[in-house]
Amino acid sequence: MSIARYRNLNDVDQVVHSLRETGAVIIENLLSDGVIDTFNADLRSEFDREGHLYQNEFNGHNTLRVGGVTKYSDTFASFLMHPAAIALADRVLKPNCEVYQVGSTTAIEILPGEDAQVLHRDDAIYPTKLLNFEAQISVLWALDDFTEENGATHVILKETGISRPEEATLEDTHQAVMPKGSAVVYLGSTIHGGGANNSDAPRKALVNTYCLGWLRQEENHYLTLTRDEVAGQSDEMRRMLGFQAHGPYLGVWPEDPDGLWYET
Ligand SMILES: O=C(O)CCC(=O)C(=O)O
Ligand SMILES: [Fe+2]
Repeated sequence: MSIARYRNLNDVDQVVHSLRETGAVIIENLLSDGVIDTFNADLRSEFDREGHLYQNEFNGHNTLRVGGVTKYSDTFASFLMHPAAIALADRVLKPNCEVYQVGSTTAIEILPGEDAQVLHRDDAIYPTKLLNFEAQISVLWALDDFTEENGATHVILKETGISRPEEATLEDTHQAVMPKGSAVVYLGSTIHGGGANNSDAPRKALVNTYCLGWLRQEENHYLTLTRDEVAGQSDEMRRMLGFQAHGPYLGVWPEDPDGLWYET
């Protein structure tokens, strides 16, 4: 048993099958070093300025984080709108909504000496016991090479039969070892956590969640982004950030081109 690995999404049905059956897949080398290096350079000052403000028991006390990533790098869209992320989110989420949207956007720098994060489900923010389908997926990008030593994300594969985070131990996990520019994609229900960093260099990642369009987003993009920052995005980015209606009624105003009701 290990996390299924792919080099591309040529056989997207197979990748989605693995994702649904095992809870996680790795797709290698999706973005070039050039894109990753530019993104890392754009984020550096923000990690250093506010990264410590996110420190707590869950996020770790030796980890820097940056949320609301859209505003800090023009290359962010290359991650959020990456065709591989969209292809997987389309298949997992679209059966249960008209449109889906980004939930959270978080850059994570695990510093040397950090302990392993508590194992958890990212969809714990929702009352998922009310649903019998997945409410979100997470796409976690390696911004450095991920190794066992530097804290590659730990994942509990569904085949283990472990369904409650409280029952899971690190020994039950597989680590998402992967080169920089690769991504590990996991379901909202998949138990996982950041690893301990026993190396002498930071381990950086970007994790974007995508959730059903009729759910409240984990991050409040209507407040974290200014109107100008939203206006500066492409139409597809604006929509993914949540600036769109869900179907003909939800989040629609009278002259909204997304709405239908004013025509009747
Ligand atoms: O940093 C990682 O590898 C995982 C982080 C994570 O799962 C989280 O903060 O929700
Ligand atoms: Fe997580």
